[in-house]
Amino acid sequence: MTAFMNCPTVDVEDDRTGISVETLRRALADHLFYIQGKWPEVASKNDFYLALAYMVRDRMMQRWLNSTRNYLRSEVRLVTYLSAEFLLGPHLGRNLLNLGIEEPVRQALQESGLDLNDLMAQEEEPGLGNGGLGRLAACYMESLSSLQIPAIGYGIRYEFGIFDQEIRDGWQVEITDKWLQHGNPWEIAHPQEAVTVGFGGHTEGYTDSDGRFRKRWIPAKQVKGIPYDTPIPGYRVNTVNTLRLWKAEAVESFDFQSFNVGNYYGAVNSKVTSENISKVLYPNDEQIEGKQLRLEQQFFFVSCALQDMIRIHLTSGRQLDSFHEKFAAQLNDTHPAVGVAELMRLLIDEHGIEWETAWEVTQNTFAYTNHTLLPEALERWSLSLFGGLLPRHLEIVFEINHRFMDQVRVQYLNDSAKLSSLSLIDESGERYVRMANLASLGSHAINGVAELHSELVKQTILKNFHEMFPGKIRNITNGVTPRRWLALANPRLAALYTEKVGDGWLQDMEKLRSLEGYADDPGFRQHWRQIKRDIKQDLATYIQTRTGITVSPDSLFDVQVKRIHEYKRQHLNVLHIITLYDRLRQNPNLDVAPRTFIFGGKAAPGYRMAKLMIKFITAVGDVVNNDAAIGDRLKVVFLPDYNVTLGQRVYPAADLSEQISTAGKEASGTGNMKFSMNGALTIGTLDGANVEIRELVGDENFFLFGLVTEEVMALKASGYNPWDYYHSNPQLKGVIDLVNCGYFAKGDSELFKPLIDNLLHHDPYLLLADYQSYIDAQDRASTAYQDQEDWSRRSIINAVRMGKFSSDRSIREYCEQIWHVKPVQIELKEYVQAQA
Ligand code: GFP
Repeated sequence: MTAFMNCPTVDVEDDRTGISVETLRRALADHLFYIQGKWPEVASKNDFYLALAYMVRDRMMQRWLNSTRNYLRSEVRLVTYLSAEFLLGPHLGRNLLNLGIEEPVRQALQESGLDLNDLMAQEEEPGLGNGGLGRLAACYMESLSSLQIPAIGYGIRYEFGIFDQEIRDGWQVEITDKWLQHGNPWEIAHPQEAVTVGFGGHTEGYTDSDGRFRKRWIPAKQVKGIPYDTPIPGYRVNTVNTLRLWKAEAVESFDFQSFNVGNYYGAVNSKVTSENISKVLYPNDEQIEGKQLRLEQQFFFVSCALQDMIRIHLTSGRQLDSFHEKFAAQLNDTHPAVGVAELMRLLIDEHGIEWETAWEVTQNTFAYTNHTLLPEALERWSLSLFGGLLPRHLEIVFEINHRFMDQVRVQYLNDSAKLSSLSLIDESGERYVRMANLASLGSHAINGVAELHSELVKQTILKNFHEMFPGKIRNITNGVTPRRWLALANPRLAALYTEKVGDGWLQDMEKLRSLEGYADDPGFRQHWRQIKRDIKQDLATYIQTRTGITVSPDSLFDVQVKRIHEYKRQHLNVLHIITLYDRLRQNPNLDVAPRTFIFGGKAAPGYRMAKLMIKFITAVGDVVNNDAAIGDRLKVVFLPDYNVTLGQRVYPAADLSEQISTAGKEASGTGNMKFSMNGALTIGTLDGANVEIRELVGDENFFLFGLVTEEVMALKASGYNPWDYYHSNPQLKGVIDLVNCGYFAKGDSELFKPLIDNLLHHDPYLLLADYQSYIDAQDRASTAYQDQEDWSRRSIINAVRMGKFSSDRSIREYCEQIWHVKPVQIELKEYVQAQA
């Protein structure tokens, strides 16, 4: 290091940092030549994209390194966000926006004969997440940087992210996501900071040099974790935080012992199995129980992260008993919960810290966010699987539990129901480690993600934890970043906002509230409508190109985009479409607003019902779209391969946002926020954050329907019989019968039988119970849409009252209530001066 101290410093005005159009042009040509090895005549669009991306990355470098260097200072407290998923969306647009260099870059490209939008379309988005949970992590990373909070995101660099979806003959077909195939210009590998992670093997006792009895883990296999760093710049600040994703590699990529005895293929075998760990993202809703590779992934990235954090802490010159003062580690769901046992192991076994101190440090380091109440999503691992893979961790979990159960016994006088529900081990049959209990006990704070959800966490899955540790569970309602979901997704609306209130709303979304008066201004409403129509026209064009379906931008765009799942009830939406279709067939002169129903979302490959729901949507679409008697009055579109990029097209174009989950099932939802802030009205149940959206926009600007959570619970408890609803409601009966007779399946009455039978005989998500109320709310929406002036007024109110749902607000709450961290301003000159 010292040998380089006398090197000449980098000139900050040089081709790597300057942002004049001329400098940018030169930098682009330079990267094309020296990095891509191409000259303009032979360069592909992807070459130009990569050259552009490297050029933009250069312009973050100084801020990035300054931020990183700053965080090593001992007094700086860092947030580490541990998440198995980060659904980032494209980097280029966000980086240009946050650095504030979009205009000169656009111009430099133009002068070089290139188009920025065209090159932006080249970027393959990193789909390293399934849906809401992963996207939330991405919004939070962006807000952390924008609020200048020192932070590192830790996760897995999956070689294959969420699959690409194609629709063939109306069915979902999964295609491998090869997001890395053309290179990823946004990441930098740091193999010199690799760590080693063990798996399997056994434990043994020994006496250390001080005569203390200690335990150690002798793993059977070791894997190397290589960090890949991606910069996440804040909006118009110097902070550039790091997303550090780990790739698994073999410790030895070639086993010479095997090779020498003639086993050529065996010699590379360990490389292959080691690399499997970061090979592919698990799709949600797959039956994960018993999937050893999934636990390997979880342990792998968490161990890498904790070892990295310990290294950082020791570098800053402090002892490990103050580790929690340096780091606030957030567990994004239970996926990283094994970190509780791993931090204990690292502190006790590797660093010789006493149990009590280690436990205090661990609890003070972690906090846990719960994202779901669905029983099938609550992770648990059988003792045989867990202990086989992590024998030392199982011992530690037992010891934590043993001490905890003693405490419970004292507090509750041996109450066996309390003991069994609080235990980290599920002993009701085959024994399991309960990850939610481990996360809850190993953390100093637990939070749900919307007010209703947090209350339900207290009343249901963590009831006894709540009783034992009052105040430990709290709520932090989710949020989404206005930079991506307004400024990038909806530049027209963003420009209108900036024209009216200046650009401060991008840092403080509550500023939009001052626009509320415009809801009563006919001129403004006209402008508002025009913007929406232009965006709808763009989407209509996209729909035409992508699906061949012609839709009218003057129809009501009714949109449901999210993972396909029975609890999210896309099939309830379809029952409404069939109802309208049936009504129009019976009465062609019916006065209803023409509608375009737009769906998008992926079904987990192993989730048969969800895949059938996709076929249901497309099959109904096929009939409706091709029925001459219906014409343009109803259209149904399924947009393939829903992802962040597509979301950016869709949210701004929506008139009506479908948030129709069974009450009590959707923890928060974040799509609901994105729609509303882009001026859509919501049709929804009192579920998740819908409740808070409705409170803000007012009942009159929200189409509410359905049973509330208590009613759902009561109905189920009293013995819900969907059949009764079918028999007593002729409209519903007509719809179900139409499906049952094969009308939407070319006469095949078997195709949708699993779906319909399930509704008629089980209906776990109460579609039939909510059907009539949903149809009534849809009718209200339809009537309301026909009064365009009033609709615009409501749309404006929806949009400008969404300040609360900026992820900046959520992150501020985490900082104040859970992490106790403060912003740190990054000086831009510091790095250069230190080098000089
Ligand atoms: C989960 C929950 C959502 C919640 C997000 C983020 O989303 O209600 O908004 O997490 O907290 F279900 P998915 O990952 O299941 O889409």
